[in-house]
Amino acid sequence: PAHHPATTHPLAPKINLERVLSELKTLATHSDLTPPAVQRVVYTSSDLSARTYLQRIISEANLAIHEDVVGNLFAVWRGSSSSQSRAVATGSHIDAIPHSGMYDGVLGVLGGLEAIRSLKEAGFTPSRDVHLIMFTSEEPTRFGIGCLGSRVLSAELPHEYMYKLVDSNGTTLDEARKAAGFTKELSEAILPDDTYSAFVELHIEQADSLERSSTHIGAVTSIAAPAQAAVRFSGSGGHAGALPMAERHDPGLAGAELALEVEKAALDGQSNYSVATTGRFEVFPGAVNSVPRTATLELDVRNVELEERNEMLTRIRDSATKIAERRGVRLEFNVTNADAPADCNKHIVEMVAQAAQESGLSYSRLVSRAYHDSLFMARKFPTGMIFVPCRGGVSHRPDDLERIVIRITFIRSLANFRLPFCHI
Ligand code: HGY
Ligand code: MN
Ligand code: MN
Ligand code: MN
Repeated sequence: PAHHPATTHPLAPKINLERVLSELKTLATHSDLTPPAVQRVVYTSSDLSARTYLQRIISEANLAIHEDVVGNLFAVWRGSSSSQSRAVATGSHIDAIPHSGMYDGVLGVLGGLEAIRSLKEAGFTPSRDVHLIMFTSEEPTRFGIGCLGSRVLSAELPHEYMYKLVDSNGTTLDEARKAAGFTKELSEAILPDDTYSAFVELHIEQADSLERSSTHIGAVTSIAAPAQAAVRFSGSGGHAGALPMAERHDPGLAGAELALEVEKAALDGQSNYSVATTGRFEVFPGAVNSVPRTATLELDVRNVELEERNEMLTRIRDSATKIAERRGVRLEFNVTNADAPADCNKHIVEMVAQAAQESGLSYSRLVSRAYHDSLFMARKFPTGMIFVPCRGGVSHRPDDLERIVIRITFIRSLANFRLPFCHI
């Protein structure tokens, strides 16, 4: 597709920073925890009340709203000649892991809404439909797998998972979605391949390379490949006083050994994009005077290179098997997801760089070490991501009080945004 000539709109959309910041702060109050800590787990009351708030401010912007089978929310800004061309979309998530902050995901939803509002208020009408998407359950907190909403709509989640994925109360994803009022037939879940000509997600970097280099904008080139595994070691347990050390088969110690092996597998990785984390580690019964009977661990293993990520996963599984044999405990090792990385669309990466340049913003191309809904949108649509710095690279912590400057030039660059397949 030919590049459209660079045009600068006679517009000068004025973002209303006060409006966005007050919405960010209001959204943060829809949480199970006292601000600045945020927790908003999919389909829980804080998630549902946050969705109601979001729907209200989206309706006030006169955007049409529809939701899909799992509650992915689509806000539509009608284009002037939408029938001749495919829509463009932006968006992110608003669910939040326990004890996280107020910007992860939310910035991409409210920033996208503000971009649309300020363009509308400046009298701009896009030729194509512009969609703002709020994806359901980007975080793995409740059902153990992240990006559920974007997996479902991009056909990356086989439907049997709706009945297989259960939360800690044994509620399936299908039961939970229906209890939250999302009852559409699963046959309606998947977006047609020609739905979007481009998808762009705005997100905080969640690392500190932009801040360290005092760079305004990150044009994301690829998104790391995340994998997760649920591990359980089981042993006989016993009395902490009466059971002699020589007779013990302690799954807690097996888990502790494995956690160190997880770290070693990443440290021995060739690139510094190899990361591996034991994010959850629980022993049962968890009594001070009882030798653990089980130890359950949840592992998160990533790299931007699929080969290296898979090698780490294999090495960790082999370590778990050897540890279990040596300690005489049973092992269950389940890989819950092992996703491939995604390359962002080259044209869109160039557009982000060009838009930043035209807006007088410094930019750099970089890899996303976190995963995002863009990882799955990229399976179906030309996709890109725009990163903004976050203070100290902090995220998934309540103090992610990064300097949120939704730059006026970012919005203006959106107005001048000439996506390779459309001119919004
Ligand atoms: O874990 C991630 O990369 C994302 O924040 N869910
Ligand atoms: Mn996150
Ligand atoms: Mn996020
Ligand atoms: Mn994400």
